[in-house]
Amino acid sequence: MTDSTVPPLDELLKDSPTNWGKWGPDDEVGGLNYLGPEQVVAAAGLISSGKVFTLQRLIGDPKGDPVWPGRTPAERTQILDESNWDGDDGPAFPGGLHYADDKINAFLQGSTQYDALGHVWYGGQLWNGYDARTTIGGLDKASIQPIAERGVVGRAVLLDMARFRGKQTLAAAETYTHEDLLACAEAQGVELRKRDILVIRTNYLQLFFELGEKFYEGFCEPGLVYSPELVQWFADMEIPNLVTDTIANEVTFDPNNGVALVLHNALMRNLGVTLTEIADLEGLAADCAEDGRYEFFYAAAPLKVAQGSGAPVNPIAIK
Ligand code: UVW
Repeated sequence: MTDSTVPPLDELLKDSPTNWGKWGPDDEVGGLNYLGPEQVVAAAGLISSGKVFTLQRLIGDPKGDPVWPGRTPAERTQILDESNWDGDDGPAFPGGLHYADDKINAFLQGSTQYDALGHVWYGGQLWNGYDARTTIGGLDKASIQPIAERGVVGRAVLLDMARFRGKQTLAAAETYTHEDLLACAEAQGVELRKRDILVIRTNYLQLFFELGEKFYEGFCEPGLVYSPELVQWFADMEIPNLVTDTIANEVTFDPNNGVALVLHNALMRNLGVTLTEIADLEGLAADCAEDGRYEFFYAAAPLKVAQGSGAPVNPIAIK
């Protein structure tokens, strides 16, 4: 889709800050470098009640998977079950062993997922300046593998934008800025600190389960909206990871210029902020609203997929 009235990303973001080279010419994990042993130990100190929340949506939910347009929901296929031994096509092992086997055919970014830093680009270059041609046939640079090898652990803060705005869910194309995040944090009584993992709840995907296919009509999710000030704030705050319960973290089409996924580029490609999408934040958010504690220990390890542009994940929050 090209529209000549829409500015190209390299023009829109020509003065946008980058962290290219900050962690050396071979870096593939970007802002996750901000999460070192000091941050892990400090985050562990937040655990007090021992309550554990898993943040992955169910893969193969009978109600469907809320996927980015053009992706398809995961399909799980049963390969072996007891019916295989009704005839004699079940494998014969000594002692009469029977077992179940299955497989999934799924987009790596078709459910709760981490994006690799090389997942999006413009102007022929990826994160850290890698040549976009290194994506051909699989990511040779900035794939999900180095992120998965490293893991993500730190202090996270939930910013419940839906509750803050007094809504069940944010509306399609509804935007919020870093100033709204700060106001939300203040209303929740939680301090945002440098190197925090930001976890933002919109509850927007509730509509996917209510509307079915109609959800995609005029598709434009709510989310953060680009401004130079917002990008500078992310850079100054050294945010390593942005987690949301929407398909793409940000408003799909920027209302100010019509460009798709500006922040994927300004934050991920340029600053090295790792993006996490389609998280299930409902149980965690209900608990935060109940006990008034919006900070917690967060840990996530996406699957190690060689050359992957992203990978499924089941992040864990512990309070
Ligand atoms: C795209 O950027 C196209 O997808 P996602 O929202 O999964 O990052």
